[in-house]
Amino acid sequence: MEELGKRAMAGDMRAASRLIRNIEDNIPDTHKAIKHIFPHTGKAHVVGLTGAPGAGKSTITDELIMAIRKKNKTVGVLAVDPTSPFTGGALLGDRIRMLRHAEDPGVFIRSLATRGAMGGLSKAVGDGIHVLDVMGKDVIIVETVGVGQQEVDIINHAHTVIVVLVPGMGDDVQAIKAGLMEIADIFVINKADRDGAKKLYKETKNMIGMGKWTSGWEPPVLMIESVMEPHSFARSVAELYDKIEAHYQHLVDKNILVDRAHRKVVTELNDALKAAILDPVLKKLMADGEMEGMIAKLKTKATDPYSLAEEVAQKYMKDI
Ligand SMILES: Nc1nc2c(ncn2[C@@H]2O[C@H](COP(=O)(O)OP(=O)(O)O)[C@@H](O)[C@H]2O)c(=O)[nH]1
Ligand SMILES: [Mg+2]
Repeated sequence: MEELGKRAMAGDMRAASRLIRNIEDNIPDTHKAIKHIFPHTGKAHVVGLTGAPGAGKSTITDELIMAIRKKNKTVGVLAVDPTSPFTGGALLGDRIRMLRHAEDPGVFIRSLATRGAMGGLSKAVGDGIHVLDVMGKDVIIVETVGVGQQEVDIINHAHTVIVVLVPGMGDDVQAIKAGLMEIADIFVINKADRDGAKKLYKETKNMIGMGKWTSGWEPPVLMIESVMEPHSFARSVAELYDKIEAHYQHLVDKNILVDRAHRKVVTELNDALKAAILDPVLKKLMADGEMEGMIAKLKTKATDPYSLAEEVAQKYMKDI
């Protein structure tokens, strides 16, 4: 496993792919590889791209790759898709799009779908980013679905977060208010050809105008031209990349990059603790059937969740 880490660091794409598959499948030994590469991580600019399924994230990512390559930078893409376990995260359309970059050694695209119910998606995303990072990719784009229960807190893993909104998908100002406002560094209004795009753009801009931006960065709102108009689409995505770079520069200039790095390691430590402590206990409780017993007791109110958790803690964590 360590060997895989070494090879990924040397830029071996097959080794990197294997590692990402192992991360996805939560193969315990994978930690050995991550231990090996961790000291060499932290060089890439990690860009999170989030929004509802079908918002056009992959379409934008595809064009962003072009814009980034034009600036002679290398790109890694991690398409996180917990919603489609059957396709392994990659939809047919995504696969076709990926082919466009297949011949370019400066581009590495992988999807990440975590199988199994025990969460761990955040850990997988963190580790996946590490792999792309040590491959030497300058920019890493992490595409995540920004709605629903399995939402990844991309803010914990990315330096720059882009939120993609589209008209007619419930992305009204209410939705923006509910949390997205805090995490977005850049807002993108996509599907400009659709009714309501201009209205959504104006509403989002108004919303931003009312916010207080203590960090000195007011999130820009960008309208991405319709993908059906390839030239203007490419131009507006290139503008998006300019904003992404400007944001990174802002993080550096204002010394905010260190805060984001702090948040990132705290998240990673939490994820690792969970994997080392909580997950094995949960696994044991499930294997023993003890979990079922506890659930039954709770349903009849024979006991409460806190008493049960304390019992488990006493049994497995004797020093605490
Ligand atoms: N009408 C319209 N459709 C678009 C636009 N951009 C992307 N789409 C379509 O929206 C669908 C979902 O796009 P995709 O990039 O896979 O969305 P994702 O789920 O957010 O990654 C695809 O059928 C795209 O062709 C656009 O500007 N206008
Ligand atoms: Mg997609």
